[in-house]
Amino acid sequence: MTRLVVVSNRVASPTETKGSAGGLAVGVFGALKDSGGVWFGWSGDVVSDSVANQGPKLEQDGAVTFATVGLPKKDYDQYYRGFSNATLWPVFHYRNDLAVYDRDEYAGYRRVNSWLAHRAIKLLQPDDVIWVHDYHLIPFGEALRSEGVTNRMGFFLHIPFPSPQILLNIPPHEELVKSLCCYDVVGFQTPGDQAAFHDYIVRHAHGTATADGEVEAFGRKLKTGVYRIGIFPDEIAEQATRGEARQDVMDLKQSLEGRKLIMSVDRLDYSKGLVERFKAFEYFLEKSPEWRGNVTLVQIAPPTRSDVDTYQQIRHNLEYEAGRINGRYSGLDYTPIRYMNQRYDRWKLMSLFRESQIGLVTPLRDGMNLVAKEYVAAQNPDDPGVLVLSQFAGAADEMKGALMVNPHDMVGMSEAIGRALSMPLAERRERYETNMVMLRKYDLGVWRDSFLADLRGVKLNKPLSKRPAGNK
Ligand code: ADQ
Repeated sequence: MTRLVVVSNRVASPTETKGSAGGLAVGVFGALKDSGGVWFGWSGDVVSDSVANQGPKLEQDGAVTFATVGLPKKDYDQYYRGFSNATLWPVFHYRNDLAVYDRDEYAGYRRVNSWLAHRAIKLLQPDDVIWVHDYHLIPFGEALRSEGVTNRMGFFLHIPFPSPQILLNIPPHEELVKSLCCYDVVGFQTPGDQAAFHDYIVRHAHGTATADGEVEAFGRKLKTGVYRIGIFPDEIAEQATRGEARQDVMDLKQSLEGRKLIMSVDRLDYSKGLVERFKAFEYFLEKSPEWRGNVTLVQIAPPTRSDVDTYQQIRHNLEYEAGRINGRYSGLDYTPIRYMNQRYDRWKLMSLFRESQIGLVTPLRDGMNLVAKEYVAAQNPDDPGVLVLSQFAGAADEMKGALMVNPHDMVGMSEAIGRALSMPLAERRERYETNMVMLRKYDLGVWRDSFLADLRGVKLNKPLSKRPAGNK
């Protein structure tokens, strides 16, 4: 099998890939181990220009080379904090209102992608298959192509692809889509994301796109596909049961004194709908006095990107809301919302999921949302909790056993909480089984293998002699 080169904004460390990290790191590492190869990307460090230019730093683990570079402060600001997280992230999550556009940051984004491509070129071999991940690296493939790299190159977008009317808000939208067309395979989380991309190709890029993902645009042919990222459900179940007896989980259980537990775990991000969730829980307590004192919401949300303004704001809002709601409904021995800002070991999170009666996963928009899947896989099959899930998470496409909610509908969310808390065992089991069928069908291995099979099998692109027909 040909070697695999994975390129992502952040590279997991060799120790993280051994199990303490999320499923993605483990899944990608599995593919790398099978075929041998390189995992290339940013180390997460901000360094001086001269240190950055010394990279990449190489670490070997069996047949896998971890190759990382540091970024100078200006590059970090423009590429990561700026265009990636203050422009692309909000717009791709339908939050134009939070997006800022700055030409210099965009120029920095493209410059860093070209610089990263130059750093990567020296690690490449002629037959390597290159798999690039996520919105930080959209122009990475184009930068390689402009240096004459003709290897098979695929791109997977972990976040939603917005409908064209939203994407048009980013001034260089056409350059971004043109960059995507330099890959041989472009993968999306859901059919809706793929359709939005096709829509742009046909209506705004004078291209063509067929239902089975054959795209021609900007003088290139490529394949698009839907590859639903998943988890390894048995591994999660094992982590959840391994943790069951551990002291802190027992302590939490004891401190609940028989109250029902609702679990929510997210990165602290405005796309995750945390404020709306807190308000819905408050509304539930207001309308259901019998539940006051009898149910606790545990929200675990470690801060991310805390040097981006909008992230500081969401943190303040959330602290304010948690304090306000707790002020209103706490008793001497009861706190309705326990809000924690730390990261937790995976086994601990999974066993907390298993102890809880509801997994409340209500993003305003999410590419997939692995927490929803982990919540289900962590349940006790004999007495499972209920997943309450936003219709705007990519996972909603598969998890038909969830109670589906619109996160903008406070009353609807409150009703779903009430319904989940009193759902009979037989219905809980049935819903759990429905979800588990899909978790098994689309596990992390299927995601990875189907993407790579398409990339390895795709007909290599030949430059088109003329623009495709059917232009508007
Ligand atoms: P994220 O936005 O990070 O991922 P998600 O899919 O839920 O969202 O993944 C988060 C991961 O981090 C989960 O595995 C979760 O268990 C873990 N995690 C969260 N909080 C934690 C904590 N406090 N301690 C330890 N671990 C924690 C992006 C996209 C998603 C897409 C994924 C994968 O935004 O839509 O599903 O990539 O493609």
